[in-house]
Amino acid sequence: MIYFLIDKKLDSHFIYQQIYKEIKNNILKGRMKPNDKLPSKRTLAKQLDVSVNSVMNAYDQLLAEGYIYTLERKGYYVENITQFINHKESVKNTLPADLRETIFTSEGRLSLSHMTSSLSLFPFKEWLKSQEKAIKNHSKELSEMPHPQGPYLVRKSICQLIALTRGVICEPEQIVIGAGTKSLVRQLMELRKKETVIAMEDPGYSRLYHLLKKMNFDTRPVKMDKKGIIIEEVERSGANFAVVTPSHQFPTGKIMPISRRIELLNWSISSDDRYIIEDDYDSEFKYETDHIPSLQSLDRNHRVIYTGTFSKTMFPGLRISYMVLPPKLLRAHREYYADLIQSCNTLSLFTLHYFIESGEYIRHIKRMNHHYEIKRKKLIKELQHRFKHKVSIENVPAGLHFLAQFKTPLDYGEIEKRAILENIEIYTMRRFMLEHTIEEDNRISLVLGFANIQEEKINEAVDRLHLMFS
Ligand code: 76U
Repeated sequence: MIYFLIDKKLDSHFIYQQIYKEIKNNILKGRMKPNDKLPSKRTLAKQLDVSVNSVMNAYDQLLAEGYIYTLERKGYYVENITQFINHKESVKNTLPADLRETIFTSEGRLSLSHMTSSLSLFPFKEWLKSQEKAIKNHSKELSEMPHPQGPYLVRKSICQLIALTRGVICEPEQIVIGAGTKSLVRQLMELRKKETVIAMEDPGYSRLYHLLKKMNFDTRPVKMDKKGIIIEEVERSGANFAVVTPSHQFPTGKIMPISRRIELLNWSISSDDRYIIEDDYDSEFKYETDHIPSLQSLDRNHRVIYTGTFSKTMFPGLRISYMVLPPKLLRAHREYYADLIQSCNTLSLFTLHYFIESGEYIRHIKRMNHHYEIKRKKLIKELQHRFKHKVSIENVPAGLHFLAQFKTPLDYGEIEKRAILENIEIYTMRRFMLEHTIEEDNRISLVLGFANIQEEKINEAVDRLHLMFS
C-alpha cells in the first residue's frame, strides 16, 4: 500500500501531477518494488479523496514513461527499472568555471571593427513589408522542408541580381544558399579528396584558413605582391585550389588588376581539376569609380566558384550567403548532398526575394555607398590630421575597411592591450597573418572598419587611437 497526501488547494490539473510525482518517487527510491501491484484507480481515488480521472491521468503518464505496466483485467504493476549508477542528487554548479561566459557590456566602446555593418539606415519597414508578402504568398513552402540549395525562386532572384551587379554568369540551379561563407566553403570542400592542396592569400581570411587546416587539407599561405597573389608561388605550392578576394583583397584592400586575373584564370586551366574560389565578400561597396566585374565573369572554363554574402550589404546577423558552383562541382554536390538540410531560415529567404524584387535592396546599397563613403573619407582625413607623417593609409576607395600603418616603437601585443584600455575595438594585422610573420620595423598595421562607427564619433575614435600610440 502507498501513502501520501495531496494538496487539494491546487486545481485538479496539479492534483494528477502530484499523484504522478509521488508514485514516481516511490518507485525510484525503491519504496515500491518491481512487480508490486498498484491500487486500482477507484481505490486510490477514494483513499486520496480525489476524482478517478486524476488518478487515471497520473497512471497514464506513468505508463507512457515506462514506470508502470498494465496487465489486461488485472491492473497496474511497477516496472523493473534499471538503477542509475553514480547518480548525483543535485545538478547545480557542474559547469566548470572556464566554460562560463561573461556577459560583456560594450558601454562607451567605439568600434572600428571590419566585421560590422551599419543598421542605422536599414529600411526595416520595407523589410517587414517583404516579410508580409513572403508569409502571404508562400505558406505552402514555409510549412515544408526547403530545397537543400534554398528555394528556387530565391536563387533566381540572387542569380539575376549578381548578373546585374557583378556580371556573374550562372543559372539559379548553380546557386547554393547557406548560413555563412565559411560553412558553404566547408560544404564544398567536403566533396574534395584530402589530396587537394589549397593556396590562400597571406595575409588573408584566417578563420577560413583554420577551418581548411582543421579539415586536414594541405593549406598553403601564399605571399602577395602589389597586384595580389603571386601566380608563380601558387604554382610552386602545388595547389589545385586557390582562394582569392580579387575585388578588395582581404584585408589589405588591393584590387587585383586585369593582368593578374587573366594569369590566375590561365593557371586554373593549365591542369585538370584546378579551381579558384572567388570570395566576393564586400564588392558592392565601391566609391569614386565604377564597380569592378567579378573574376567569375571572365571565366569561360567553369573554374571559378563564386561566393557572395548579404552580411556586408545588409547585416551579418542575417546569415545569408551563397556560392555559385561550376556544373562539374554542382553535380558532385547534388550527388553527395541529396539529404542536405538548408541552413537558412526559409522565411528570411523569401523575405529577401521580395526585398530584392521590389528594388529596395539596390536602393539600400546605393544609400549605404553614399553613407559609407562619407565615413571613410572622414576617418581617413581625421587620421591624417592627427597622425600626420606617422600614418600611411592604403587608400583604396572600396569596401568597408582599409589598412593603415602607424609608425611606432610599440609592438603588437602592447597596441592590442592599449586598445582594450582605451575601450576601442580594432584589429591588428596579427589577426590576418596566416603563416608569414610580420616584420615589426617600428610599424603597426591596423585594419580599420568604418561601417559601424557613427560619423560624429569618428573624431573621438581617432583621439583614442592617438592615445594608444602615444
Ligand atoms: C565574409 C571574408 C574575407 C567572407 C570576410 C567576410 O559568413 O558570409 C572576418 C574576420 O558572413 P559570412 O562571411 C562573409 N569573406 O571578411 C566577413 N567577415 C568575416 C565573417 F564575419 C569575419 O574574422 O576577420
